[in-house]
Amino acid sequence: MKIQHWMSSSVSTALASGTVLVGVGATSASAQGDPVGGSGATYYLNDSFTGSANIVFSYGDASDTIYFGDWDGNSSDTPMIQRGNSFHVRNSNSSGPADYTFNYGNPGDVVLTGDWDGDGIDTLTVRRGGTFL
Ligand SMILES: [Ca+2]
Ligand SMILES: [Ca+2]
Repeated sequence: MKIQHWMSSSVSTALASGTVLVGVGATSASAQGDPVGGSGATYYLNDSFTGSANIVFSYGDASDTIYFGDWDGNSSDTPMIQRGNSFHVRNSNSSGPADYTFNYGNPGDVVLTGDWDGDGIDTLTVRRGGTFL
């Protein structure tokens, strides 16, 4: 799985050119940027380079689009699910309900996550045509 780190000062340039930054100036927030691929709603996290997961949890439904990012600025990436333009944020890597839910953009918008202002908290942008909101 490719991990993308965004540097806030380069975001506008990257977005304007369509370039994806990889490993450049990573801050404490390290959103993947794009949705996580695959299927299912169970996640197997591994905090070391071994053959087994040390954290296993379920979140959302198998049909949800999922993102991982640091939504609360504590330097730990956790899941957020998207259903249409509704986003369900969980601030821990454990099974359970969303910590909070909000709506953003329109269904069908392209969603990216990142730390746009360098405060350590990942948030959203949506691309609608050639405009980022
Ligand atoms: Ca976090
Ligand atoms: Ca931020």
